Amino acid sequence: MIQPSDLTIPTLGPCAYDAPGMARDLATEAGGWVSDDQKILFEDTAAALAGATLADLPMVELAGPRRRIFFDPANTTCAIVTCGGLCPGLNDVIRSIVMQTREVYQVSRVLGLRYGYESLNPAYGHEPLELTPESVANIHHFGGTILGSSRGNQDISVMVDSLVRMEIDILFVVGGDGSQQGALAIHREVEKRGLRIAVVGVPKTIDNDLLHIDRSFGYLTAFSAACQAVNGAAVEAQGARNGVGLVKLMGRDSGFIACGAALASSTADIVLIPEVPFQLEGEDGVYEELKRRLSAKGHATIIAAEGAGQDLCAGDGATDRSGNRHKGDIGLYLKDELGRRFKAEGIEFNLKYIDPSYIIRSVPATAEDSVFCLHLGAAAVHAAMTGRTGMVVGTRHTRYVHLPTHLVTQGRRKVDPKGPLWRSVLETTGQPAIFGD
Ligand code: JJ5
Repeated sequence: MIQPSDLTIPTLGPCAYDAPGMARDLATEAGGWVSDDQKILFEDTAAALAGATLADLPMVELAGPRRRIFFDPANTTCAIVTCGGLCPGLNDVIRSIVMQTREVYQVSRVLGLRYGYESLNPAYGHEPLELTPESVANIHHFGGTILGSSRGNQDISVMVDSLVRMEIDILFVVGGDGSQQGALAIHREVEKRGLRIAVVGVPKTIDNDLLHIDRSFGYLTAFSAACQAVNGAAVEAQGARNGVGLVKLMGRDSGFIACGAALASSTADIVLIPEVPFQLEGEDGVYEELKRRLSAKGHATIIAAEGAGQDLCAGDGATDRSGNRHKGDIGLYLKDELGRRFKAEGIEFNLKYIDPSYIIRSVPATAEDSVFCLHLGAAAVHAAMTGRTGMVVGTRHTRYVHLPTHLVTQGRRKVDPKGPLWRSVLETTGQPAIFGD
């Protein structure tokens, strides 16, 4: 159970400055200031609220512009770092942070740090880029990150030394769970040294597996792009006798992209996700179900999230530099194992295996994700300018909010096998609720 104190956002100190002209004019004319006591309920179900008094309920701070700020914009240096794998919307977030800091808050200097946290280790020699409204004006039309990225954290003390040397007052970390854990460690070291540096995160996960947050940026774009791969696989399958289109989609531990793409394309016969174990064998196993689809229609499409069926195709146990476990390749496993069974039974089949991961990760954000990234970047800047730190921005119950970094890095959200999302996938595919005997 979340306690009210779990949602407290650390701050660097009292806000001694008025928000500058443009921020003030915009806030006055369009929607007004947000005051620090504007909060929403963390839980919104009747069951969670039953019998509770308002003062005891956990509340989340609303994001948005404050009348008073901690940093003097004329003497503030901001820095942006992007970490980990590509995700649609990274350039939109960078652009939004630059526009908001430079144009709205009139911040004097914004640096783009190159290649993730390597930028904060002088041993790599990466020089920062000065980012201006002009230099970022068109970057949202492109996928990837103009700053470059890298995996893994650097020594925390070395990174804080670099922030001090580069005179950085605010660090924006656009990165995944490992990078946000790094951001939290930087914040704690800054606090320990009594420095005045704010560290604000924009959580990045294409898998949409954020705890306590409605949706991660890039996810909608990713499953739109994934739909094209699924539809392509279905066309390939239809064009061949006993054609099987097999698409591996992202989702190391959470099958949200696989479910989204399955529902949107509504062509998949079988969807496999990490949260729901399955067997190939047995009357209700994947292989017999596939054969039934082939005899009924002459073709079939399978979507497998990359983390599905790890009990069947274990990885090598090693981890990458972000600490992610190597997965066994479920796509290749299914291709080989289904192929072997068809061959053994003398059944002719045509399996096309598609792995669109890198194509999906590198596409530009869709219009909706672009707007989302714009708002996330702006919310991060509003928060940082008030001296808030050790936090990330996101939406909860559709509102933009501040959440402590320690809370969102505590775990990952998963598809509930008994929930409405998986239920509609089962309804759409008509696959057995449990694969296997
Ligand atoms: O190994 C993890 C993990 C994997 C995904 N440990 C903690 C949390 C976690 N997630 C969820 C997650 C993904 C991206 C971000 Cl930015 C955050 Cl904060 C959490």
